Amino acid sequence: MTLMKPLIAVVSHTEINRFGIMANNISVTYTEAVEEAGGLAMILPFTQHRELIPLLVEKADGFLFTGGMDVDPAFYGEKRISGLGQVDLELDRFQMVVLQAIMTCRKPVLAICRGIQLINVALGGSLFQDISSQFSNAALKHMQDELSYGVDHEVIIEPGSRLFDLFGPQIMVNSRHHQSIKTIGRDLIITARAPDGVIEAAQHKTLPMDLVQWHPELMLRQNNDMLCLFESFINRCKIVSKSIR
Ligand SMILES: [Mn+2]
Repeated sequence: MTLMKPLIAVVSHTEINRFGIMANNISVTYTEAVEEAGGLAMILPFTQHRELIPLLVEKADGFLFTGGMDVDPAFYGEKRISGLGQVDLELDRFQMVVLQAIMTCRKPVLAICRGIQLINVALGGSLFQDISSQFSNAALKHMQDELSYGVDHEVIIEPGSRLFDLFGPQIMVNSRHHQSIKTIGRDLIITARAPDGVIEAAQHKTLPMDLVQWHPELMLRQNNDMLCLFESFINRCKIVSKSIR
């Protein structure tokens, strides 16, 4: 019997490449993290053909939503403030359609950085468009200047959460985000906060969906502290794919 590796689709981002053509764009740090944790990584490409998205989603066992640009505040009914970063309405719409298809078939999701923000907004929540200009109590520097492989601040984890099972009451994480959850989306539970109150992680009440604000895939470049987060996700994908097939 061959060992089945779960197929993990990394939901693509888009950028305009040097030829002026829209390109799919995913950092190899994400696909490498999936591979290191025992999964088989692929990229779920951007498509305007919305009817194809459920067919693509059917092929994969689990889904990774990665870091990237800001979510358009129009989705949570706010006007853009000056601290808002780059947004792309079409990309937001595409990723939300993908999320809807995933939720319909209840397949596992791990969401990182923009991923937690995108899913929170898709489920009716809102964001601080810019922590430093809208969240005056946020004492920590959440937007580190450098891509941090190491750690920047502590997070306090909620007892009873899946994160607590993995890490216990607190862990050190890296921090490269200027936005965070303001109001929590439907059926999401906050699972971790920074000591200054900034929401750093969430999980879905009933679906196998874990969301973190930090970058575990970058921390993997320094040590294996975050490997268990990817491994637990991959293991959940194995269980789900077995029960479906
Ligand atoms: Mn942070």
